[in-house]
Formats: sequence, structure tokens, C-alpha cells
Amino acid sequence: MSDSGVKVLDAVVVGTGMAGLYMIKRLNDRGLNIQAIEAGSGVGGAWYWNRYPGCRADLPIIEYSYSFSKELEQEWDWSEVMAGQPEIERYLNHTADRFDLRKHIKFDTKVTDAIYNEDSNTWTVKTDQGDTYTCKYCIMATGCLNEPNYPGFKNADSFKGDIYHTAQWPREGVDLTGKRVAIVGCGSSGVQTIPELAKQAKELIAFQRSPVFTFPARNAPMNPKFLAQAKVDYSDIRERQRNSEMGVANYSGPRRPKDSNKPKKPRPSKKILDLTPEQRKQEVKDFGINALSAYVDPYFNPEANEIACDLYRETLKDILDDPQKAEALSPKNYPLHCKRPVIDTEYYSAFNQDNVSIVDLRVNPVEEVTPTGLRTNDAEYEFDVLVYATGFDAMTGTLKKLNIRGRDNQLLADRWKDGPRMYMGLQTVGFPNFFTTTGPGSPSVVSNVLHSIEQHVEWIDTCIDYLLENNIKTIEPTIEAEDAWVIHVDKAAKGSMMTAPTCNSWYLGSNIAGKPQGFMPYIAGTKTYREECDEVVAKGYEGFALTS
Ligand code: N01
Repeated sequence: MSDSGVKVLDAVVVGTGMAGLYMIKRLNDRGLNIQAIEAGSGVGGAWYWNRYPGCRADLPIIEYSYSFSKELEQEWDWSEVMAGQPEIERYLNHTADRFDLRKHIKFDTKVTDAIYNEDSNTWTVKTDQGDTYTCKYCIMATGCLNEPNYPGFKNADSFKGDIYHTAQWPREGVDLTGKRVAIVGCGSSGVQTIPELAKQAKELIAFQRSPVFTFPARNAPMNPKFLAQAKVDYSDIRERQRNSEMGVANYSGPRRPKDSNKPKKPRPSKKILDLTPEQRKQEVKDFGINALSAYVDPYFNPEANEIACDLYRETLKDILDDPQKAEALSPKNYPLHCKRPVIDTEYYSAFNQDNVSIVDLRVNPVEEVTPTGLRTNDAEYEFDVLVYATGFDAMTGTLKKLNIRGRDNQLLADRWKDGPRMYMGLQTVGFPNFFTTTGPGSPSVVSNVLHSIEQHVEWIDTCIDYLLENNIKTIEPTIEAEDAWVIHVDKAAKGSMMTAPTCNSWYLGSNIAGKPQGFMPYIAGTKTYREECDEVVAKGYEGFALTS
């Protein structure tokens, strides 16, 4: 602590989700003097804030768990194949306690400013609780999906009932028993929570702008034998994750009970165009709608994509009892694989319940919120509770909101006014010693994000060690390297359904009015990206300017 009450540190870590916790551990193990700052009252990040009913992992939890500690892998027993939010939050609390990380964290505190001082090569970080820290390294572990998006309907504040956002669900929970509930938004959060809300609510109205392509999670209680085998196989699983392009090993172990007569999904290398129309239909019959997520050619071939979309819509007619609901829930006008995959548990069967209805906002858009509900251009709806499942100002929202200033007092939000510019998703020009985990331009959200988080944390930690060992005062990208990386990221996305002309998604920023449009993640794959990151290091931090 300096005489002025400013705490002098090696590093400040902002956020204590999966990235922040591991970052704290690495830097602490290295003996650095650190402070982590967390807006919530507990650890967990996305798994702290998103506690809406039905929230769960969309990957098998064996794959979506920390790999950095063999002890943690062995001692934690997961109870479900795709663990739910409460269990993941418990796991992250256990991680914080097991590695004694809490002593580094200041909870219920928001960072307001992070300002670079060119004379001292330090960052001054301020919080809404009046703290001031100076540090050599400022690390934003604030996540990609942190800033909730509200739709900004006319008269939004006039509603007299309760309003919730899935990304800010109350810790104490919400009792919706016997209530008339409306939900706006049918992306991953909406799809996960609708079946759960439908179980409680007297009436549930889903206001939907874009229907989704969603595939059953096939969650199940964890088979103890499978878990025991996974514990034996963890190092192999992690190795396979590292050698994959999504950070996913597709570990199957003994998950399928021996007596199960369910057929396995088609091999992912299979092309839908290689099948006859009869064979395609037969596969959907045999494997369910999930068959359509397994073909490889719909990812890049529009003709294959359209065939898969048609079959998807056909299948919905069989799944849904009401043809009008089937029509409203049918995704149209954008390709399969354009948005982040959505994984559900009994989503469509919820719409077969009599208490669940759907309003197609493509046909009848919202005009305004009223004191008792919502008015569309053809009807007025009354309800007691309004739930927004309207997503996030993804990837850049949190960073652009803060007063982050680099060299020459430049505001990060100004530098990124036409879209984020980063070198490898790790650093941006003009902001020395300022790092982001899973930033724009890295695989982050188009991979097993925890796998990508661990890779970034380890890269940043190794980099800081290198700087300290070699008495290097600052690191930041060169403008040439950053420009080339932005082009490289754009090129990788070309030809993918994620950048198809009819595709709108938060990957592109198109879910937020006025946000610059551009594909933010890097889709070349985690293995390729890791090799590129390693090569940069092997070449003495190529593309970065280092000053002694
Ligand atoms: O947000 P979304 P999300 N009027 O942006 C609609 C991760 N995640 O919170 O598609 C009416 O996907 C919007 O409509 P449209 C995962 O990475 C993971 O659901 O823009 N509707 C859409 O239907 C995911 O991709 C899990 O036309 C409006 C919905 O709101 C990411 O978080 C679980 C509207 C928003 O969907 C975001 O998912 C949950 C408006 N003005 C989330 N504005 C796991 O499984 C928006 N919408 C781990």
C-alpha cells in the first residue's frame, strides 16, 4: 500500500468466472501480488449470474471442466452428464476454496476505470467502492457473454408486474407457481428455461422473433461407472481435446448403457448430399432430429444446408401437435449452423402443453409494453411476470462500457468504435500489458470455451513470466501484426454458414442495434490457434513490441 492509500500490485484480474479463478491461481502460484475484483457476491461469472431455471452446460461436463488439476479432476463427482448451473456453481466455489483463491478476491465491487500511465508503465484501476490499485498487468477475465441485452421496447418501464432477465436471475429464485408469465427471446437461454417455466406457470406466452434450430441434449444422470472410467481416462481426454479443433474429445466411455438399443448418431464425417431422400428420412427416423446436426456438408454447402433445414422443418410437424405452433417454431430465412448451436431438454414438448403458447413476432412485432403486459400490432397480451431471455451485448459490451484508457489517454471504446481490433484475441494496440482472456479474434465462444480459457490463461501467465524474467517493461501488439490478424480472422470465417448473407447473430454483433457488424470469434479451430500462439512465443513474441 502506498502513502496515498493506493494498493500497489503486480496484477489486477477483473472477474472471477472460470477464467478469472484460474488466472488468479496461476499468478498466485508464481508469487505475484494480485487483486481480483468481482461484481457479484460470489465466484462463477456466467455460472453465477445465469441461474435461471433450466440453465445447464451444453457440453458433456467431463469435457467442460478444468483440466489444470489432476487432483480436482479426481475428487469432484459430477451428478449429471450435462451438469446444471447449481452444480457448476458449487464446483467453481469448491475450486476457489480448494486453491485458497478467495483471499485475493474483492466481491460486490465493480471496476469503473483502468488507465495506463505511460511514465511508470503501470495501470491504475479504480472501483465503484472507492478502491484504487496500481499494477503492472491488467487482465480482463470478464467473459464474452456478460453484458445483458434488453430489447428497449417502447414504454418498457411501464409494466407493473415483475421483470427478470435470464442473465440476472435472482439468487433466491422466483416462484412462478400459478402465475401468467411471458418470455421474450428463444435463443439458448430461452430454450433452456421455457420447459422449466412451463412446469410452474399457469400460463406461459413465448414471444419469439427468430425460431431456433435446437437439438436434444440427451442429458442423463451420471453413470458412476462412466465417471470412474472418465477419471481413469482424463489425461487421454485432455490430450484428445488438445488435438481437436473444438477443444472437444467426444469422449463416449461407457456412457451408453449396455442394454440400450438406441442407435448411435451418424458419424460426423457423413455428408447429407451422399444420401438419397429416403435414406435421409430414415436417419431422422432412426436417430431423431439430432441426425441433422451430425452431417458435415451443411456447415459450408448451401444446397446441403437447405436440405437439412427442410428436413428439420418437416420433422417439427411430427414433433408438435399443433400445426400452427409447428409453423411458428420453424426456423426460416437463415441457415442451420449460422448461430451458436442450441441444445435443449424437452423444448418442443413444452409447446405441446396447453398452458404454453407462442407469439410469432416476425408476423406481429411488438409495439409497446403496457402496465399489464405487451401489445403487438394485432393483439394485447396480459400477464403477471415478464422474462427477458434476450441475450447479451456479446464479446465487447463489458469492455466498451468501462473507462479503459491506454496510451495517449485513448478510450478502448473509441479504438473499437468500428468493431474490436485485437492481436490473437489477447491484446490490442495502444494498451500495453493489458490482456483479455477469450477476447475477440480468438476461438473462445466457437469452441469448448473452458478449453480456450485454460489455453489463454496459460499463455498470459507464461508471457508475464517471460516479461519479468527478462526485465521487459511492456508488451503490446504491433499495428502490422494486429491488422494482419484481423484479416486472418475474417478470412477464416469466409464461406462458413456463420457469415452467410442471411445470417444474423451475436457473433456478428447484429443482435444489438447500432453495434458495428463483423464476425468476432476466430473459427480456424483451437488446435490451429494454439499452434499459432505457440509459434508466436517460439519466435520471441513475434508480432508484439517489447520494451525494456
Ligand atoms: O441469447 P441469444 P441467449 N425483440 O442472443 C431475442 C450462451 N448460452 O442468452 O434471434 C424480440 O442467443 C433473439 O431474437 P433474434 C450461448 O453461447 C449458453 O439465449 O435476435 N426478441 C433471440 O431469440 C448462447 O449463444 C448456454 O431474432 C429479441 C433471443 O432474444 C449465448 O449464451 C445457455 C429482441 C436472444 O438469444 C446467448 O444466448 C444459455 C427483441 N428486441 C446461453 N432482442 C449453455 O447452454 C433479442 N431477442 C451453456
